[in-house]
Formats: sequence, structure tokens, C-alpha cells
Amino acid sequence: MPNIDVCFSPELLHLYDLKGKAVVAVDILRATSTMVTAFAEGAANIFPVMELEECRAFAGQGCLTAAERNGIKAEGFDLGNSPFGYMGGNVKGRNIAITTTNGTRAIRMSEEAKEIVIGAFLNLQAVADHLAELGLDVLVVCAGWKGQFNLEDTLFAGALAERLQDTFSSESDSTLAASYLYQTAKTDIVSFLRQSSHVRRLEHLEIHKDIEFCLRHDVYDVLPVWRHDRLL
Ligand code: 3SL
Repeated sequence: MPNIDVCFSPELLHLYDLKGKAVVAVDILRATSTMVTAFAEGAANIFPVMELEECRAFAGQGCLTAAERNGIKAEGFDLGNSPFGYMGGNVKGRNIAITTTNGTRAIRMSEEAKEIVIGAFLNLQAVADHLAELGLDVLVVCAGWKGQFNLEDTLFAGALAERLQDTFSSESDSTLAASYLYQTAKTDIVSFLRQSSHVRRLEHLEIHKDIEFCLRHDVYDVLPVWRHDRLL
């Protein structure tokens, strides 16, 4: 039986062997929720990059550029990191280069894995179905916040473990902890997360509707996967 494990921060990735595994990169608030939304809205490819300058350079190749730092859209880029900015037809058929504080880092630091998929509550079942079909050991890589643990990515890991409980083993304390947290939170995740650091940070920026949207489950049946240098 394949195993599901959870890495609470990209800074802990050196403790894990990614070879031959499937990584689920997750940044619920908001990078991976936004990427899933972009694909659901018809985006062609997404190039996640770590640095602002690297991202800006993609404009010369006809890409839309998207950048967030500390929760705010970086100046001079086409898009920020709100899923609502990717709705309404503006990303349909377009390539997008994106850099965010933590989410794009989690993706790029997982490149040794056999497969990287992008996870969010928005596409939870699509991710679970894909992993069940692949049958590889899974590591959920939580983006966290600047190297530190966060609650919302951990809750996603617990939700995924629940969806895979009949077909995957989960022996690590991190998976157990994520599962217990999700069982406690799942009836009202929005309330559960009200005191979390990132919700407080984003509420300060007055983007309540982003938070509520990113916590909705199974809105989209899309599965962004990493191939070579991009998500498609
Ligand atoms: O850190 C990130 O990658 C972002 O998702 C953070 S924020 O939600 O845009 O604040």
C-alpha cells in the first residue's frame, strides 16, 4: 500500500527523499488555489518562478506576469495572487509566469519528485483521484509562511489523507497531526482558521472573499501537473 506523508515547510524538505514520489504542493492561501482557478478559467501554462526579476522577464515571451509579496500584488505586474483576478476570461488561452512569497518556492523546491501536482481545497477530489490512480508514495509539501508551519496547508494535508484513507497508509506523526486537525476543523474551516496567522494577515488586507473562496472544497475538476519547466 502506498504511503502519504506531510512536510510542514519547504525548509524541512532536506529531511525527505523525493525520488520516485508524488509531491502535492499546496499553498491554500493563496498561490495554489489561484493556480487551480487560473487553469479552470482556461490558462494554458503556468511558469512558477522564485524571483520577481525572473518573472518579469517572461513578459518578453508574451506571458502574463503575476507577482505577490507579503500578500500584496507587486508593482508592474499584470496580476496579483487573488483567484478572483483570474476570472472573467482574462487568462483564457494565456501563459502566465507567477512568483509568490511561499507557494512558488514550494513547487520549485520539489523538482526532484517523480511527479508534482498542485493541490487546493478547490480541486481536492481531482488530486485524490489522480494519486489513487498513480499509486506512488505521496508527500504533501506545505508552503507554510517564510519557512514556518501554517494551519491552512496542514488542514489540506489532513483532508487529502481522509480522502485516501482506504488506499494509502499514513504512519508519520505529521500525517496523523494533519488528520486530527482536519477532523476538528472540517465542519467549519472558515471559523477554525479565523485566528490563524495568515488569515489575520490577509484580513488586514481586506480580502475576506479570497479566504472563503480558497477554503471551498471540490469546486473545480482540474489537476495542474509539473512538466519540465511549467505547470500544465
Ligand atoms: O505565500 C504565497 O505564496 C502567497 O500565496 C501568499 S498570499 O496569500 O498572497 O498572501
